[in-house]
Amino acid sequence: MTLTLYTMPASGNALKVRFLLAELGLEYERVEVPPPRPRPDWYLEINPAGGVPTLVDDNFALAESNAILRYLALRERREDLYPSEMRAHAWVNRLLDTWSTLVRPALFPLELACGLFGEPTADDVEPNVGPATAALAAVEQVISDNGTMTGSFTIADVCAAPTLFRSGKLGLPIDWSALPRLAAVREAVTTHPAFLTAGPVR
Ligand SMILES: N[C@@H](CCC(=O)N[C@@H](CS)C(=O)NCC(=O)O)C(=O)O
Repeated sequence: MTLTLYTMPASGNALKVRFLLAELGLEYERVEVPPPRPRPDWYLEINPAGGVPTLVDDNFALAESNAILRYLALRERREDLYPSEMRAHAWVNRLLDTWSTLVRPALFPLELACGLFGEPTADDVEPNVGPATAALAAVEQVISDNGTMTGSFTIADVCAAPTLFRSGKLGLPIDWSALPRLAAVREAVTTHPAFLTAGPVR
């Protein structure tokens, strides 16, 4: 079965899928999607929303990075990465949702202010530190203290990795000493061999 990943170097959502593909040891064809919008027609035929990434497994095209993480872990029957026990399963899903709907949106303005797409804009940094820190602090309270999100390495760690990597790359002014559990996850995922294989850029 042939796997194709439509990806972009600077996309955190694509990076998390490349991280999992590397962790699973899966070969795949990599197709670069041009960053400018509107996306080319050939890509909109695969993913009408135009977002990156999309995974194609034979003739099954799947968009949405967290859906792709779940799909690949199930496809490879990796119970360790995505447990089937009801509450463990729900807890991984909860962390995926919280990361993508709370943490990423809260950090994005701070990432922009710190130069994600160009020159940093110093005046925009300070007002965005509080909301970013509050979102991270909410996660800090519900994750494990052993360097993983749930107590063992799962797709919740894979999901968080690009954002945590970017926080270091951009030098976000986050007080990690107040977030020791997330700091430990950040250290673990950003030094994980499969993450480095995935080619983090920013
Ligand atoms: N919810 C989607 C978001 C997809 C998305 O917006 N991807 C970004 C890259 S991280 C993108 O395509 N940004 C460029 C754009 O929207 O033009 C997912 O998790 O895959």
